[in-house]
Amino acid sequence: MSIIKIFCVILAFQHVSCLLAPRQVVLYDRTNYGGMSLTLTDYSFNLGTQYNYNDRAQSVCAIGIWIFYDDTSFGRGGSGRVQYVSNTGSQQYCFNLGDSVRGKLTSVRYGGHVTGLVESTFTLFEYTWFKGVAEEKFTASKPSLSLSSRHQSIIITGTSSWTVYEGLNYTGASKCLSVSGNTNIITDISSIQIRHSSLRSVRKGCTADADVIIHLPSSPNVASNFENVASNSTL
Ligand SMILES: [Ca+2]
Repeated sequence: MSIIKIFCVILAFQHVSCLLAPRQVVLYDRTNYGGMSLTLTDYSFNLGTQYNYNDRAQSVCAIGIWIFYDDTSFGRGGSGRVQYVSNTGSQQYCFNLGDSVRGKLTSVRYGGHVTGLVESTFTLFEYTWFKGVAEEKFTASKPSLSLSSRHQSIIITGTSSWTVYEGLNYTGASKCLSVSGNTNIITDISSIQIRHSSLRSVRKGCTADADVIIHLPSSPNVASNFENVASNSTL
């Protein structure tokens, strides 16, 4: 994104490596961070057509939340496998990709705010494990969701809790999603008793009259990665 690029340019003038950018991932085409690398600070829907880097990545070093897909366009239609990393620290977190995407990586996107790691954001994704072309990301209350009829996973960043509603304009059955830490990643909302595609509005913060309070588990460590090992988990 342009803000990131400006940030990098400013750093370059100060002779500081752009590796200190607030959010980035470096892909390597050998294990243990060797071979030819590709640095991303933004989404890539197709590493092949955009960077001639399709099915090449074996290992990565990441700052921020990054989602790796073996299919194009972020697992369009809910297809394919996924691995994600959550690293809200300031140091790179490096690891060899798992079987799901190693040597198969075709699209990549980040989770959370465009410029930083800990700003409050709420993002809905079409399918489980953040698959699907469409996503809806916001930083303030949303009285009418665009993805109201198609959402199955959520990423929350920052320290704000959120209240989700089954009706428009903060009406109907409600649940407070009480966050802990800076990163709350829900690969399948049915795991926290929210039916797929059941939400219509989301309010920042938790109201006292929420029907249910769900205490979300934060990512267990500052830096960790998770892989969806089941194929076609959305089917
Ligand atoms: Ca692939």
